[in-house]
Amino acid sequence: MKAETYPFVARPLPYEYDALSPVLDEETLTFHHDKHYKTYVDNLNNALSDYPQLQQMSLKELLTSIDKLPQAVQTPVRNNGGGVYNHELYFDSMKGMDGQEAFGTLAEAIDRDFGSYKNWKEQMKQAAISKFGSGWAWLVSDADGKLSIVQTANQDVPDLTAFSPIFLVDVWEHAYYLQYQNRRADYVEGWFDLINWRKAQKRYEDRQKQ
Ligand code: MN3
Repeated sequence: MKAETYPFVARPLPYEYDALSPVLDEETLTFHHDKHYKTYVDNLNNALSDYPQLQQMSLKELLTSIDKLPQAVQTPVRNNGGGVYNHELYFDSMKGMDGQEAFGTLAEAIDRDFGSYKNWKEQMKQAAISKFGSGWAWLVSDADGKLSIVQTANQDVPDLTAFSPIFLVDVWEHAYYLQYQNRRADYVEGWFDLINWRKAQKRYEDRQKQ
């Protein structure tokens, strides 16, 4: 399938707006998807509107060549292109609570690279809680399948030429403030129950093809 290019179109949520309740209520998810995410899509398209040569590039191509883009679009692409990429992966990495757990080669890799699921969860939680200001905590894989946890600020992405994202958690206040106010740790604890492990396993298997 050909990768999506300009004009980028906001993707619908892959579930209903109330599907992630009670961890994320309908109002929180509606604002996050329909307002915040949609604004990144619109602003990315605006940034690219005067650059026909950039309109042929996929989002990943744009994000892995920011330094080579015309100076005037570097910051808009970094902030808004990253905002689109990160939110699409974030929404697609969650599902309604149904007790699903890590399985398959990804579960094995978590045990291998972090000692146990419990250790991994603790480290992932700390990465999310300790991110100062706005940003993200990610689980990523290198091409050999070695997992690591990374933090990024603002709407930055990890080095997508070296790492394939498995999933990520949004710790911008807009992701949780309506429902949790300043209780970021409670939101993050709940988020673990929303992880779509089936899609995570698929991304892990597909990492070299991404
Ligand atoms: Mn967000």
